[in-house]
Amino acid sequence: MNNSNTNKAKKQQSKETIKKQIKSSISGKLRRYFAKTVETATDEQIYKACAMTVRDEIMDKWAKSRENLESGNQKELYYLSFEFLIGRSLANNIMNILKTEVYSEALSEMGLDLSKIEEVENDAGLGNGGLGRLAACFLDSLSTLELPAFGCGIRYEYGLFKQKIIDGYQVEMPDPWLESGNAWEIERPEDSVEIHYNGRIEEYYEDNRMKFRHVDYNTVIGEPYDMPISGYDSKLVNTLRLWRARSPQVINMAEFNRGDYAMAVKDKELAEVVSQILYPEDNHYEGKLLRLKQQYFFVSATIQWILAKQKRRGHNLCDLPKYVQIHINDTHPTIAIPEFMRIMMDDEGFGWDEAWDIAQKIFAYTNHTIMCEALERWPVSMVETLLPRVAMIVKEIDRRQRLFLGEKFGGDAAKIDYMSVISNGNVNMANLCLTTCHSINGVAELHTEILKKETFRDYYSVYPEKFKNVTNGVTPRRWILKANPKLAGLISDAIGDSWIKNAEDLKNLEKFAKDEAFKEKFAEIKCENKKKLAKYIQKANGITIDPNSLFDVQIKRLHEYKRQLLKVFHIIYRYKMITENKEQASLLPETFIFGAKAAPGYHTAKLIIKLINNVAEVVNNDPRVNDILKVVFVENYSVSIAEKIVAAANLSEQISTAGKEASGTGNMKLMLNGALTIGTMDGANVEISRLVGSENIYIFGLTAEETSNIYASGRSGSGEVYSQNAVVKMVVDSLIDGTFSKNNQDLFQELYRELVFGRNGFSDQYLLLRDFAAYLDASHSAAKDFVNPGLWNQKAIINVSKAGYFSSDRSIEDYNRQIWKLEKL
Ligand code: 26W
Repeated sequence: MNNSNTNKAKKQQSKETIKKQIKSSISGKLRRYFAKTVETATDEQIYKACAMTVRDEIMDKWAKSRENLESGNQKELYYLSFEFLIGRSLANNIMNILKTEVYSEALSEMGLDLSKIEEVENDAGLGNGGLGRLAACFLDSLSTLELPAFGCGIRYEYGLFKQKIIDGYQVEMPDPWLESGNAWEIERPEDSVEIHYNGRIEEYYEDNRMKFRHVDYNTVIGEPYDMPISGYDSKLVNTLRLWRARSPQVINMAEFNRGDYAMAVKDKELAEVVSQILYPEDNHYEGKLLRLKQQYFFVSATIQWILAKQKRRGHNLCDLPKYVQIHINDTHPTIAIPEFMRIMMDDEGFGWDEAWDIAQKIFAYTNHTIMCEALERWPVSMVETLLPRVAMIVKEIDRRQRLFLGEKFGGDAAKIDYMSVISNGNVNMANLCLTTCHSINGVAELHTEILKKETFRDYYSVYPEKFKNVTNGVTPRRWILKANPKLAGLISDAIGDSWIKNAEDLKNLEKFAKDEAFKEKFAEIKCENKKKLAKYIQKANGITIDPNSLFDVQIKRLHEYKRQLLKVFHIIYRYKMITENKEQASLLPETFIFGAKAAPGYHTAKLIIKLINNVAEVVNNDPRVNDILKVVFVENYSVSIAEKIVAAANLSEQISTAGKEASGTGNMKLMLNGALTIGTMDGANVEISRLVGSENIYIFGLTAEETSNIYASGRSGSGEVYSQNAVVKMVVDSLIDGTFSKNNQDLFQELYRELVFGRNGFSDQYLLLRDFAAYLDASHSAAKDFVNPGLWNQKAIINVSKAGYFSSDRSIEDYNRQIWKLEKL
């Protein structure tokens, strides 16, 4: 045998050994934990045995990572987030330890199928949408880049609700994702801490200074659960620490003995509700007391833990900025700032100025939205009652900031009020961040510019050096390698596999955009993915779709500003054109795919879901368009369903009203998978468009500057469009003429009225009618290109080749260079 053959043989042999180990571990777990064999075990038991086997493999690296951090003096990042939308972990972890192939083979030798076992795992749906999924992608990149970091959040008993569609309406069901256990978490009762609410503050004098004592408080115990965060081909396993609320008393024995069993467990339940549910509102703030309790709960637990750890390591808390960065993911964890001040002063004996100086060096803040209804403002009275000592500190921060602003802006009381931490009886959480944090960033170039010029203009004038941009990104591991393994394989065959960790290398694909053989394979893979999705849709929705049709995809939270309704108008237009036998009607087969959850209390969003389903019902059952148009609303849009859809998409709908979408990250996932974007100049679309060039994207509509001028003018101009443009009128009128609401003509009245009459003199708040004609043109261009596969595939490949910039690895490197300054482990 020659050398290379010997190597091959050796590799094969070691592969066989690994497979043998995997098989014996899985059957061993089945036997020891369930007294079962592969033949008799349930799917659930098989999943668990696999998960435990993979976990064993990660455990060792995890333990080493922890030991290294414990003994070293490295700076660590604490990423505080109310949401982590992790999705499933099994296949992701197998991929990260580079064992997808051996696991698949080992399992298949046992008569099992990894892709089926994967489906047993519940999604960890601990987030609403963009912000939560971004946090999950960032954890993946931090581990892959070997940067020491902890994600810190809440271990919600129930994740985001499960969505059922019943008679076209969204119905919410609970998501008891932990019901059958969580193979990826480890309980750490030894790190439990107390969180104190309510009560009152006593002042006393000691050592020549005023001191404060919190008395008569209610206690909730914070108990941490750790999840390992593996990186791709990485030595470092980071930790996601999620806190669970526990009651300090098991049950009230006095009441129990009196026979009042309900009362005996009441207090316990009250304490434990704190970590029970995730609030399902996205981009919409409501001042609910339980939400503030949750925010303080995980933030207080986290700060106590960080400080205790630093002391255990023998670090002087004065040196904290050398060892710790705390990142505030949107304003939800902002209460960490006064909580940090409280502990430093009341428990650690620091003076205000020293503590404040440290706080300013360790906290950084990211803003994720400029929707004003999303801005958090807590009533001072609520903070005073729930967190009396924290309230005192917030007031002191406000007092000092007002003095400072007074010196800057003299008598401009309105401006000072606008910028203050407390005004009109509310604590303005964004202003608390802007005042304290050393870094403030937006999540796409346009978004950061809007923050500087509009939303936070005054703060920008005072602290220009604090403002930075870090454009969002997504992990190419989950979003190509895992979601689209065939495409990943094709790419690696063409340019090698360095892109998996250095996504910029995708640029080497550009030269294949005109390579006929490559294009053909690229098209074949897209087609296979579309067939796979078609199969899923057949099974889940009972709708037959044509894999050769244009898969036009809009997947994201349902929100008026994201304009799913504009997409519906395009569909209605196509339907009308074909059924009314208009000569110009395009007969290109198209499948419109939606995935979206609406906040349970968001009436209009839920009505739009009903409309999508009614339009689907009419269109899908009309024999005149049956071979041409199909509309699908995929139930329960989630991370694992997104993984199925992105690989199959041709066209990516990113059509928000310009200026409203901070960044978007779905746009990036779809681009990475070779979908072309149709979109407005909003969020990261602006950067996508610059990178791919105008010929490889379908941009349309008003710019952010134009929409901003329209809002400033107080008139949308939509009324004129409605009365002057016959096509617009036809489409909008179909909302109330019974076409899509046969049994109840008034059903969509409200949608119609908002567009045509509006509220307070402003109609069509999100400017659908102003953008409609341009949107039709852009859709038409896309459809025209799609019928030319050579051209379409070329554009799609160029999109993939430019998508490397949108890797979350690049985002994390940007954060690290500009803000955190961590060192690789
Ligand atoms: C207080 C209620 C509430 C809940 C969630 C307010 C705001 C939020 C989130 C910040 C909303 C959100 O997820 N924003 C999205 O963040 C993504 C990641 O940066 C961006 O890509 C999206 O454009 C932005 O809408």
